[in-house]
Amino acid sequence: MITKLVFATNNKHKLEEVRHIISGKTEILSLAGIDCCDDIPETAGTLEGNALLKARYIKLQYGYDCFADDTGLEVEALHNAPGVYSARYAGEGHDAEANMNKLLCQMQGQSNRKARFRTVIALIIKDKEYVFEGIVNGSIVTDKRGEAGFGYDPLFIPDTYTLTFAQMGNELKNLISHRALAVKQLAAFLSTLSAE
Ligand code: ITT
Repeated sequence: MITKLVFATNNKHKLEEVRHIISGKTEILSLAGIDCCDDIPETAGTLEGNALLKARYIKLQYGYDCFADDTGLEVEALHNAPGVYSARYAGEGHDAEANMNKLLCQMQGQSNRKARFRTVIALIIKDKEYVFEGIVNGSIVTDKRGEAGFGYDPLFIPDTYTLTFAQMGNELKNLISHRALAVKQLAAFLSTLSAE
């Protein structure tokens, strides 16, 4: 049974979302929880590659069983940009506001607003690696809407909804999001290990 797992993230929103879904038997430690302040490299060209890089780094340097996620917003009209570069779309050191402003600018006059959020989770347990993926399809609005969530949430409406992730609030977002879909797979996998 897996009683402790490190989630290799510095993003407190992600940590909250994941702890909310994986509650109960497995304690989720943050990077702060293992005194890791390292700037973990995210230099791969794909979400899968970055998630694996982060998880392998923690396993190698700290020895913990762990998982990491990498998430990207993939916009069809922009050939899937910002994708793996979502965090630094407006350049290194820029924040979510700057990233959203750049995206709105790139999408000006664009009639194809289709986009998807994609999360890839890499898990390492006892030196074996596993990958889980969650995708939510939706569209990009023309102005920022809502205060909840983080990152690009004010710009994204999931299909079959009328509110952006930032308008619907964390409770609903956490039920339907790309990360929730990937984390549910992770949780189901962990429960099969618990049963062993
Ligand atoms: P870690 O690498 O420490 O986990 P991060 O914030 O760098 O945290 P990612 O590289 O996975 O996270 O995220 C890339 C970008 O996508 C970043 O700008 C986030 O704000 C954004 N993002 C990730 N998940 C999101 C979500 O659920 N809703 C909106 N934006 C999100």
